[in-house]
Amino acid sequence: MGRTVEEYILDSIRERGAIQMTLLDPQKIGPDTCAEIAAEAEKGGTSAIMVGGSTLASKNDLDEGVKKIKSLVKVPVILFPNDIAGVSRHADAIWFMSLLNSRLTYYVIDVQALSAYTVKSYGLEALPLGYIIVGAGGTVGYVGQAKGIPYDRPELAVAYALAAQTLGMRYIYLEAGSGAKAPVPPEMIKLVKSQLSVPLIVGGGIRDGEAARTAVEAGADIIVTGNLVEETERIREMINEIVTHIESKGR
Ligand code: 1GP
Repeated sequence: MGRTVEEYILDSIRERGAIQMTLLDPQKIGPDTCAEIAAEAEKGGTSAIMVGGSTLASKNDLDEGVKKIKSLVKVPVILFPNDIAGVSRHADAIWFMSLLNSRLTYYVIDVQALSAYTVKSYGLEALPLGYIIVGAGGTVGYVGQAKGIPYDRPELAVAYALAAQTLGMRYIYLEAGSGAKAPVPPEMIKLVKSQLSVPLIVGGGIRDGEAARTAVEAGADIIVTGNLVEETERIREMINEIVTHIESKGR
């Protein structure tokens, strides 16, 4: 029996200090491009490929994207669902997530109720995650109707994160939104991490090694980057820059 994805993630954080995951949207960039980028990102040292997107609705694009990525990479492929269409039987695991600060019960618990049976019947490994939008949150903040945590109110992020951990969620994600002008502030990461014993994921607007290192020094265990690899021809180098910054200088 191989390791579960969760064991792999926890082992990787223990061994490497902090890890980076690459987020790809097969509806936005196409299944083939996803697979090519994933292969380059793996060579650069990414620890996992996350697949999803705030407006993803094509189950076909998702299934094709996941299958193609899996044919080219060895690192786990983890679903990052926005809605019921975000579940694919071909992935290794799913972030089974609740958008904790949404105004709509749909994103807090109803979509999970609609998806749980599918996740179970596909035999997907579920990783329970509390998802917290910081600031306006870009597309996901809009679609998810989030009451974004103001950048200068870290104590509110702590309250939601601690509630999620106390409810038994095993990962917390502070999300500034894809393409955010400013990433989650280090003061907020630090305060949230000081109250958590589960891994802390941070993403949104992280475009270089410096920004990734700042987040990791503040307490992030997993850095998620998305846009970065869509904006560059130097995918392998850019991922490697992030990975080396967070591994060598992170803690
Ligand atoms: C979005 O946090 C991720 O869900 C990644 O954001 O695209 O800005 O890297 P970027």
